[in-house]
Amino acid sequence: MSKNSILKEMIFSNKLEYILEAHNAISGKIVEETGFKALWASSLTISASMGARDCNEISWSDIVNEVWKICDNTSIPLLLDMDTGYGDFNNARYILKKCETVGISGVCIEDKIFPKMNSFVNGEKQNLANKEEFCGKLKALKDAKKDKDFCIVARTESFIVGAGLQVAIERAKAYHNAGADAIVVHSKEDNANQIIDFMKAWDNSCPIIIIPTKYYSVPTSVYKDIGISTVIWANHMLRASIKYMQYVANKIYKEENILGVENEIASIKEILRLQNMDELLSAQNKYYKDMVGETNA
Ligand code: SPV
Ligand code: MG
Repeated sequence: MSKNSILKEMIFSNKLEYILEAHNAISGKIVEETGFKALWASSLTISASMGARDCNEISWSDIVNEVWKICDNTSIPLLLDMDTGYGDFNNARYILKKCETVGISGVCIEDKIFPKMNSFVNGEKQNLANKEEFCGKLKALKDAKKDKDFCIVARTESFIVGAGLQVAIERAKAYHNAGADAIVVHSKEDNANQIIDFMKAWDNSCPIIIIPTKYYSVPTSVYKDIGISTVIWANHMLRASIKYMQYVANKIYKEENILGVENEIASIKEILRLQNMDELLSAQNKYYKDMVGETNA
């Protein structure tokens, strides 16, 4: 099965599925090794890892270039957070072609205006894109994709901007009719009430995906009960590494010594394993085998 069809099957399955964030090639590999079936390439965490803010300070090509390394280093599908598509329908479909070329399995495009701002920053001051224009973008993406299994996910920010349930439902329906395979309904509340209300009103015409960053305390059994397709844990690998790097950096700084952290951090051997150094060593045996003379390689 191709990566694209695995992602599509996950999103359309009757089982609640989970996707975890990765922001670079090594975090992608760790997510895959843990057992996750798919990756979320988050605009928040990739931009943060590049020292930038999540408001399109980083160009789409820098993002895709980073994500290409994640795809290349993993064998599970990746869903790319492509923000608003970085412009109009033409910018969005141009980027989609590059996404397919580098092995991305689906894109998630949100109904805000370029340059977008992260959903957790002054959400109520943000504006939704024109609904018809956004539907045109979705149609253009659908027409532009080469692989039928490449997923187009539309994300509505209706709740983020305070537009309410009716708008969220209307937009989700319109986006599905325009060609979206699935819809992300985003919420920044600390409870799942908006999502629960949405699911009560939703006609089940396509799968619904959620990003429960702020309502983290809600048990996932609730999502099963209300018929959510997929949960995206959108930023936890970066948050884990920030906290642990701060802890280790502080400890080394205070102790002026690395002895105290040696057993608390990954070994060099572990880095080499994650880099698949064994493969290179056996390739050297194979390809240098017939060389005459000494080599230090
Ligand atoms: C991301 O991970 O970049 C997202 C989710 O888009 S959020 O940060 O909640 O907007
Ligand atoms: Mg994002």
